[in-house]
Amino acid sequence: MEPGDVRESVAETAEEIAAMEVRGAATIAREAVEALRDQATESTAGDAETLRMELQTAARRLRETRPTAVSLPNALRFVLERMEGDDLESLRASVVTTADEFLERLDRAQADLGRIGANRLQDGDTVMTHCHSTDVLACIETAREQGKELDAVVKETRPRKQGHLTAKQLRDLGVPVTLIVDSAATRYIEDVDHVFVGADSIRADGSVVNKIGTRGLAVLARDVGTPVTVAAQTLKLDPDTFAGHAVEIENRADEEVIDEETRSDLGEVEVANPAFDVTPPRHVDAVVTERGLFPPEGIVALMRELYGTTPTRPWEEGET
Ligand code: RI2
Repeated sequence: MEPGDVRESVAETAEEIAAMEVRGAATIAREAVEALRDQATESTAGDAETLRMELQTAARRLRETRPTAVSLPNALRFVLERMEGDDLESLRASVVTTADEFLERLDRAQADLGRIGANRLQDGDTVMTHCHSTDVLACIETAREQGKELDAVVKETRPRKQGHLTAKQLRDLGVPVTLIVDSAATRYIEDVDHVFVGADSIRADGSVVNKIGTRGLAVLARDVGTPVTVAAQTLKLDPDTFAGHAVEIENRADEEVIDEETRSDLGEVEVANPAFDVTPPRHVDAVVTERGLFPPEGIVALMRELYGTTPTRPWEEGET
C-alpha cells in the first residue's frame, strides 16, 4: 500500500456492505468504523495530512455503498469530526480511540434500548416483526431475560428474506416462531399484540424509513389498533433531514426479484426493487431509543438536542 492509498480491506468492507453480505443499519455502521480504524493503524502515510486525506477517501468510499441507512454516515461523521492531532502518531491514536469509543457506545445504546423496549412487552405477548433488526432483537432478548414468554409472527421479507434470520435468532432466544409470507400479515395481524420493526433512518418529522413493506404493515396495524413500536438507536436519526435534505431510497438490482430464467419467460416487464419505504409518524405509536421512548412527533426535539443545528459532512471536506 502506498501512502495516500485506501487499504484493500476498506474496499472489501465497502463491497460487502454494497452486496449486503454485511447488512443491517447498526452492523454496517460498526463495520465501517472498524474499517476506518484499520485504515489508521495500517496506513503508511508519512504525515498527518496524508492520513487525514486517506481517511476522508475511505469514508467517502464506505459512505457511497448504501444510500438510505443514516447510521452509516452518522458513524463516519462521529470518527471524522472527533479525530484530532497535528502529527501523524497523535492523529492515528485519536482515530483508534474515537473508533473504539463509537463501538462501545453502539453496544451500550443497543443494550439500553433493549431494556426500554422490553418494558413494552408483557408476559404472553405475541409480536409481529418485519425484516431483521438487531435493535428489535435486543428488546425481545431483554424481555426473555426478564422471564417473559413471547411468541412471534415473522414476515419473511421479500426479496432477500431477512425474516429467516430473525426467525432463527428468535428460536435461539426460546421464542416460538410462525414464519409467514409478507402478504399473510393481514391474516395474522389480529392475533398479535405488537408490531416491532427497526429503522434505517428516522426523519426530523418522525417518519420512519425502514425495509420495504413496513409502511403497509403499519397501516394495517393501525387499522386494527395494534401498536407499532420502532426500535432504533439515536444513530438512526438523520440530522440532514433537519436541514431539509430528503432521504434517498435505495433501488436494488432486478436480480433480487427475478432470476434470468423467469425474466426470459415473462418477456418485457419492468422490475422495480426499492429497498425501503417511509412510514408517516401517524402510523407509529412509539420510537424506542437508548434515550427513552418517544412519540414520533418528539423526535425533532431529540434530534435538536443531539445534533444542534445544521450538521457537517466531514467526508466531503476534500471535495471541490
Ligand atoms: P438494525 C435493515 O436494512 C432493515 O431494514 C432493518 O429494519 C434495519 O436495517 C435496522 O437494522 P437492510 O440492511 O440496525 O437489511 O436494527 O437493508 O440491525
